[in-house]
Amino acid sequence: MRVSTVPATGRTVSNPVIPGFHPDPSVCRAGDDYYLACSSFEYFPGVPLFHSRDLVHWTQIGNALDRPSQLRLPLDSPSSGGIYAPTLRHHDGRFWLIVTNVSGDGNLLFTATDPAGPWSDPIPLPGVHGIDPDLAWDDDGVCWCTTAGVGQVSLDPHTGETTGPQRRIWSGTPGAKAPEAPHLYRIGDYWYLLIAEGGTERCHGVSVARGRTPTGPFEPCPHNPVLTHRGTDHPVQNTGHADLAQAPDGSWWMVLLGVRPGGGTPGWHVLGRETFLAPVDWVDGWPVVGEVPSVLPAPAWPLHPPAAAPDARDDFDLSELAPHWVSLRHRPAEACTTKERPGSLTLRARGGSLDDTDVTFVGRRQQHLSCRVRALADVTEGRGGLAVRLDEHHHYDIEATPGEVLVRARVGPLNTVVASRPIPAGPVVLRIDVTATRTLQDARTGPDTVRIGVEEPDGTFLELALLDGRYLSTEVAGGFTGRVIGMFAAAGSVHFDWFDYEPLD
Ligand code: 6LW
Repeated sequence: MRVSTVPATGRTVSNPVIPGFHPDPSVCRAGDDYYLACSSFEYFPGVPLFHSRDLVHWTQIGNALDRPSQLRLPLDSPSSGGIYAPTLRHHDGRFWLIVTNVSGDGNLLFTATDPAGPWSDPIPLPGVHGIDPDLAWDDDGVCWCTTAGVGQVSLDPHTGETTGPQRRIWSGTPGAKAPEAPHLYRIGDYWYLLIAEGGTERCHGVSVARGRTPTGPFEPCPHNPVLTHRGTDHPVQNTGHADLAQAPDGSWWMVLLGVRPGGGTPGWHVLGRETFLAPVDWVDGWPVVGEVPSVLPAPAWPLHPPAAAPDARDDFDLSELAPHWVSLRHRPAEACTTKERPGSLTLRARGGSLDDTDVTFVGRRQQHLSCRVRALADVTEGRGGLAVRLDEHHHYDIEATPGEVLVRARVGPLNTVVASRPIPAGPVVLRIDVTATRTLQDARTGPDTVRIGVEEPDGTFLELALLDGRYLSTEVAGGFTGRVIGMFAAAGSVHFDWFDYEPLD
C-alpha cells in the first residue's frame, strides 16, 4: 500500500535547498525547528550549521567547530581531508554532533544546548572505527553508533567509551561498492537503516533495510535503491548520502546530496555536492523517494523565507566575520582581522601562496551557477587579491601589487600567468564573472566560463582573461569539495574594504 504523506499544495520551491558545496547533510528536529549540518573538509571553521522552520528555507546560524581545540587540521593536511560526514541529533534536551576528522583525530563527538553554539570540546571516540558515524538511542537509553561498512558499536556518549564490541550489521546491496553514510531510525514498529552506496559519483544511491531491533537482523528493502539518478539524464546527479526528517504535519522528507553537472560530455560539476530536499512516500512500510526534482512541491505548512538574500555583500563593519566565511585549516586572528582597520578585512600573509596549504585565504562557497564577485583591495602594504578555488592545485586568481594586476591559472602541474596589466595607484576593484553554459557549441563545451579582470571607477569591466571553468570542477580536480571564492594575501598585508557576491542565475 502506498501512503503519500506529502500533501499537494500546487506551490513550488526550488532545489537545492542549500546550494553550493554543502555535502553529507544531516538533519534533526527540535520542536518546530530543524537543524542541519554538513561536511567541511579542510575549511575552518568547520561543520556549517543551518536552521529552518519549514525544511525549505535554511539560514546558516554558525559553524559547530569554530575553535582550534575542536578542529585540529595540520597545516600540511591535504585538501578533501579533514571533516567528513556529520550526524546531528537532538536527544534528551541536547544536540549531539558526531563527525570524523580524517586528518588525525578520527571520530569525535560534540554536544551543545544551543545548536548556534558554543559546542563542547571534542569527546574522542578511539573505539569507534570507520567514517560516517551515526548516533541513535534505543528505548533502554543505549546509544548505538553505526559507521560506514556497515559496523555498529554501543557507547557512552558522555565519555566516548564503547560499551561492547563493534559488529557488522549489514553490507548493503551485494555488488554495490562503498556502503556508507548510515543513519538508524525507529519509525513505527521497525528500526530503519538508511545507507548510501555505489560511491559518491554518478552511481550514488540510497538503500534501506529494516529490523525489529536497532542491532538487526536487517532485511533489505526489495526495491533498493530507494533513490538514485544513476543512468538518467536528470539535471541533478550523484544523488545519495541522505537523512530523514518528519515534518510538523507528519509527512516525511529526505535531505540528500546531489550535484548539477554542466557543459557537454562527460559533464562537469563545479559547486561541489549540494543539499537537496525530496518528499518521501511509504509503500508497504518502505520509504520511496522517486526522482529528486529541481522544483519541489512546497510543503503545506507556512513557509519562512528569509527577509533578504543573505550574505551578498560584506562591508566588514562587524568585529566578527559572518559564519559563511571560511579559511583554510585554521584562521589565526593575526592573519585575518576586521579590527586593524575598522570597516575593512585585513589579511596578513602567513607565508604560502594559493599553491600552498598555509595560504591566508577567506572565502565563501560559490552557490550559484552564474555569479559576479567583486572586492575592493588596497595593496599598498602587500600583495593579494581574489581567487576561485577548488584546491591548492586548481585555482584561478587575480593578484594585485602596487601598480600592477596579474591573472594566474593553476591547473594541476600547470601554473601560468595568463595576463597582466598596469593599474593606477590606490585601491582597485577586482572582479570575477562566472557564467554557466546555456547552449552547447559542441559536445566538448565546458560547464561555465570564468572572466577575470578589474573594474574601472565608472563600473566598466576590463576583462583580462576568459578561462574555461571545467578545470575548476570536481571531475578534473577530484576530491569532495566545491568552488570557494574569496580573498587572499600572498605577501604583507592586504586590506579589503568590501566584498560583493551577486547571484546571476
Ligand atoms: C563521506 C561519504 C561520502 O564521508 O563522501 O557521499 C565522503 N558520501 O559518506 C566525504 O563526503
